[in-house]
Amino acid sequence: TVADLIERLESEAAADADPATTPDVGIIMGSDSDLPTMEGAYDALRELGFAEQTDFADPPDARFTFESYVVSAHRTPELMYAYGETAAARGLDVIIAGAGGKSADLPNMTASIAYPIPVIGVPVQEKSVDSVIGMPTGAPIVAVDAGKSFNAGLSAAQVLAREHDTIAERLVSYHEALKGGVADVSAALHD
Ligand code: RP5
Repeated sequence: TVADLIERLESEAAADADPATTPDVGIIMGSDSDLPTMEGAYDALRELGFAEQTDFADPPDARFTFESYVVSAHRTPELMYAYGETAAARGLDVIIAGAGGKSADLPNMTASIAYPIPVIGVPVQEKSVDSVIGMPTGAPIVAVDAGKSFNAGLSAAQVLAREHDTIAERLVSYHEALKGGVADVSAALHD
């Protein structure tokens, strides 16, 4: 139940776990129907060596991890509050939040509740772009273009790279590979 999930988040927040064992990135989305769009964030983080952590008390054998939850701003507002309020104590460094439609409030609300933890908003449908990026002065959110959840994963890693050289190096390698891909395509045009 929602009450069970909230209790779980609160007890994890109270556990004072070693930050090296807690999820670094939290991926949340308003509905499981958002999952196909949000897969890009999982893909980007996996590509950079992050593993999915499904059990807070039993971290996978990887230094950098992410977790994911379905949290609806409208169906489960109390869960959204609990997730945002416990984020720092649970060791999260950055949150990627996706929602769609005209009621895409999850990224924005979470940005305010979890502040100052950065939230990267992913509009799940084009029509929700204004909703996700339209935050009032003083309540910031970083957002990617509609559906670009892969870039949200890379941006989350960039936040962590400020503190972790390993991630910075993986991002540089990823970027070098991108350059190589463009160069290969360009060279092939002249063959
Ligand atoms: C939003 O409403 C969700 O993030 C989703 O994009 C949309 C529709 O959700 P479902 O009706 O498919 O559950 O809040």
